[in-house]
Amino acid sequence: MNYLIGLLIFTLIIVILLQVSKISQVAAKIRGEEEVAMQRNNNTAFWMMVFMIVFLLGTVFSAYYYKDSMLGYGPWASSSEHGSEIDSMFNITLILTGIVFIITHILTFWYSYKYRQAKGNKPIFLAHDTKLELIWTAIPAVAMAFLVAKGLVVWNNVMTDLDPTENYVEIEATGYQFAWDVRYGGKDGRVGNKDFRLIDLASNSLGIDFTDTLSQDDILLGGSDKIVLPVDTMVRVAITSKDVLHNFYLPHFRVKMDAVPGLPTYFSFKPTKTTQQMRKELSKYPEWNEPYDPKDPEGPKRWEAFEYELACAELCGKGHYSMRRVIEIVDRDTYKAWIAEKQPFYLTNIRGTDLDPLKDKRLLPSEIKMRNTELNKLVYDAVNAVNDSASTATTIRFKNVYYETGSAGLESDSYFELDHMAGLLNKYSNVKVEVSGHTDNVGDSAANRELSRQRAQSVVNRLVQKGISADRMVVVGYGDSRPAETNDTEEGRATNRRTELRVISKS
Ligand SMILES: [Cu+2]
Repeated sequence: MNYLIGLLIFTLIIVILLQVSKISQVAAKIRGEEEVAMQRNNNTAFWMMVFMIVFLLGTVFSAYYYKDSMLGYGPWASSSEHGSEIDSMFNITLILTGIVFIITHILTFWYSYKYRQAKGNKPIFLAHDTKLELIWTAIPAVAMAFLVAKGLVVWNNVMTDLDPTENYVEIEATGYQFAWDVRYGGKDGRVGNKDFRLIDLASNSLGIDFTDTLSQDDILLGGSDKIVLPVDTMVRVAITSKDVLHNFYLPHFRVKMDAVPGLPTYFSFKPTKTTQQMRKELSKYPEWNEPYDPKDPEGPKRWEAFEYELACAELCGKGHYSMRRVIEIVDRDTYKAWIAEKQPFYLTNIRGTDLDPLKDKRLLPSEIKMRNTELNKLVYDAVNAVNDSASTATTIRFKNVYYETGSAGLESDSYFELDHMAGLLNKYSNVKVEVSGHTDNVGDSAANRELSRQRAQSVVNRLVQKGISADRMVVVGYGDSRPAETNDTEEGRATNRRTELRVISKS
């Protein structure tokens, strides 16, 4: 029954509408077509104005409402120095095009409104107007020139290579299917040379040239390790590829550069926010307070799980997605501690092995540096332990003192360690030391004792040459009487053939 009544009402409404339209058609005939057309024009013009206002207000409002989803705003603000400049360029473009957008819309709709009743008015036909052409060419040209000039300034800021003497961290990213090999410059902060002819997949997959001193302290990151970088410090990334085109893309830092096989590229940028600071900022936005994993509503929030990332932005093959790496930005001290724990690849994996192109060379500059640092600490400890008779810290074994075979003459490779020791003895001018020679048990004991004494004397002579007074040093040859290790193995005997320095008193 209800259904029937509903159908009846609906049919009635349709009939009424049809009748009304019939009446208005009859009325139009009575009033004349012109008047009706005018009425229609008025209506259309009015509604066009309404549309314009609603549309423009809606555009501005939605831009404002969704600003936190736009690049450069809110959670998407740049985390690097030059990134803010790039974002500001996008902003200027947005503002300029926004102004043109609003003006053209107002004019379009306003003209339709204003000339709605222009009876008898005919449009002017302009085949050519130099003045107009000039105006609409010059204004965009000036605006474009401004944008291009500003863009060039930003581009040059980013792409001007750093002065090698400047203080920056250098890393190298080598893309391959499907991962990045990341190399840090190590202590000297600079990444050394590499050469594709040296590539050996098992031992040297990057083809690092170990004869380059800059390479010797370089650090290789494990395949899935986070790439850790210090905040507020320039970072130079050298970018290469081993197989196909990849792209080194750090979206949060507005860094994006092709990795091209055979053509090294680079990018410099300065991170301005640590991962922790970024997380804290994100925690202010409601959408970042949603659970990271929707299936686990109690789990960490999106902001807690936030990580900066490195992505490959070139579709490089079916494993492309696995080139993602996590980037962690930390404060400088944390970075220093992190990098200090990493072992140089060459010194730990290659040095002294058959793969070492420098295996005939006893001492490398980096090793000398490391030994000097070690000696500084050993001597400091020895001087402090001098009054503690139970301590063994007073005795320091020379590691890099070499004698000619069967004689007491020093080889020149011994000088760096002895000369550094002379410097330290100068610094601690209040201590007296004993320099002692030791041998293994091979050969005649008396001869061993004599040789060890002569060798200790050679060491003292070098120290005297370097300005240490001879009366601060006692020379002893212990021969084979004080073995440090067993004499039954070659290794033990090698350890026993040694020269030592012991701090005996401090005034
Ligand atoms: Cu790739």
